[in-house]
Amino acid sequence: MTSTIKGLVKSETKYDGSDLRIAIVHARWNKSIIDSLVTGAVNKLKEAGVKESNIVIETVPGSFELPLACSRMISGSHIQVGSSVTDLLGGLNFGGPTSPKATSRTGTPAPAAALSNQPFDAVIAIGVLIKGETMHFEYICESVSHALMKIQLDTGVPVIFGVLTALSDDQALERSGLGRNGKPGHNHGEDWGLAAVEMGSHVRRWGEGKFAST
Ligand code: RBF
Repeated sequence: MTSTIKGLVKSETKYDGSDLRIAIVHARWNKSIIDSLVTGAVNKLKEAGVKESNIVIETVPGSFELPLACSRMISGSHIQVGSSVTDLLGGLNFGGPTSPKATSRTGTPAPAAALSNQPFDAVIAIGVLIKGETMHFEYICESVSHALMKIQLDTGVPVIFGVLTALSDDQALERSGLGRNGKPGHNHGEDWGLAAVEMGSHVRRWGEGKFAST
């Protein structure tokens, strides 16, 4: 048996995801591996209590498209919140008679389900890059990782780095839990689901000025 000092130590705290809203955006390149990673992430989100209705999944063609998707989805989730707040005003029309809202408002308050609209607490960006014969791998890995980091720092919303940068098919298969050559591997998607709940919980708490006591 081999032992190693590498890897993630499980958190001693069990984070409660029941009040969190999480987005997953995934690329479609190397689809079988992507599917396994997304399933792993979703399973762990649900295990942590995130409601299925609070998990939003979008797809983009390739990993290069992930940063823009994350950025737009984060800002879109704030707009969604803004519009549901207006809906809850139940027909109050601040526009004049020509306002488009004047005809669309019914005066009936929006159903309670609209309350579940809240900005995303975290976004998981999932892609699988496998090194080929050209320089694409290097360029995409570099730009995507920098861009995803920038988005989380600029928006304050955790962006979980769910991008496998594999040098071979085997590496990708092992890291998605599909395994190969007798090695079962580990599904990193599961870690990303847990990281999203942990980071979403931390950021909410930090935003309220609450910090771990020593
Ligand atoms: N996207 C991925 O998500 N994973 C890949 O391994 C991958 N390899 C690519 C290799 C080449 C030669 C090209 C042209 C694109 C590749 N893409 C890959 C797609 C890329 O992320 C993006 O979707 C397209 O370049 C369109 O912007």
